[in-house]
Amino acid sequence: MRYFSSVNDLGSLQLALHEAIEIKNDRFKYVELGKNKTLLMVFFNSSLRTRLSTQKAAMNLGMNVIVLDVNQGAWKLETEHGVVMDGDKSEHLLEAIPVMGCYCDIIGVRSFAGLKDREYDYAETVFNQFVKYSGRPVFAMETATVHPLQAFADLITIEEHKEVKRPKVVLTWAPHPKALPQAVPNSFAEWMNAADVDFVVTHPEGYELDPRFVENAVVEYNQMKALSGADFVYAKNWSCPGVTSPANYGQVICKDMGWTIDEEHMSWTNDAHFMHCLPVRRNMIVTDNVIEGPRSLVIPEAANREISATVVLKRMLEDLK
Ligand code: AN0
Ligand code: CP
Repeated sequence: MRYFSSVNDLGSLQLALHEAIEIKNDRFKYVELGKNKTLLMVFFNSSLRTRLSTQKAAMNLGMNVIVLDVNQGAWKLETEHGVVMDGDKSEHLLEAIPVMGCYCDIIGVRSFAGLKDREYDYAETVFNQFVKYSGRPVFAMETATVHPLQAFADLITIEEHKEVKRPKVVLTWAPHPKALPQAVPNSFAEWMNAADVDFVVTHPEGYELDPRFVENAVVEYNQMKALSGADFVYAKNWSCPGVTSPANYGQVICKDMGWTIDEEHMSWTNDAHFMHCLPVRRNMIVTDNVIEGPRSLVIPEAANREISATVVLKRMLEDLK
């Protein structure tokens, strides 16, 4: 595997899930594979889970790891093409990327959506420059529009905890004080559409996700109806994707606390498991009781980030020239 940003990059999802279970049972099985290979993780944004789990995954495979926090200690990087660089940016991404490629074998990139220009974000401008100019295999650690390592870990978690063959999985929007990217719900929708689950999305009007991710999933605007009979409730906030209202792209257009997942919401479900990618704002997205309750899977999801990253890095190491 040369690039990883989509469920399609893995080939058979069934095989990838088998590999995840194999690695979870023996996470050092492929410790020789990464000997003398270096992973570079480039962060344009903050992270706790992605940083730790991806480094741990690389260590499971015997790799060396370098972490670059672009905003802490590196030169300020210009990303736009054709600008006169007379401001505070000392270096252009177009030199920085091939330079980064000189020191490593595989690159992971975290670069969130700016949420100002839909076209720029949805063209995956920064991630695609890494693909084009680094000369290395590149994987997404949450880019402008996707977070596939999270969606893969979430699917592993659902596989481990499902109590029926084809569970009902509901992705529900929930309120948040700040504008957040659509990467997590985009990837979650993409992966659930590829998995053997009954998938429903619910959100207030105006929050319609990009059709390329939500595809033919059922969209139910009535949250109570959507949650009815759910086996898994996946809560997440996202800002306006600008699909039905382009002028509002990246904005908070609803703050309705009626969408917060509390025990009453969970009582409409089939004793569902609660899921969230973390970090989560308590009593905005979900109440203390639900996240601390016996059906909460937020910690197992985070633990499975190590497994999804190990599978992805293993696939990339196997295909290094
Ligand atoms: C980010 C987001 O919503 O995309 C990262 C989630 C993994 N969350 C925040 O910025 C709070
Ligand atoms: N879920 C997730 O990606 O968390 P971080 O932002 O802490 O990496």
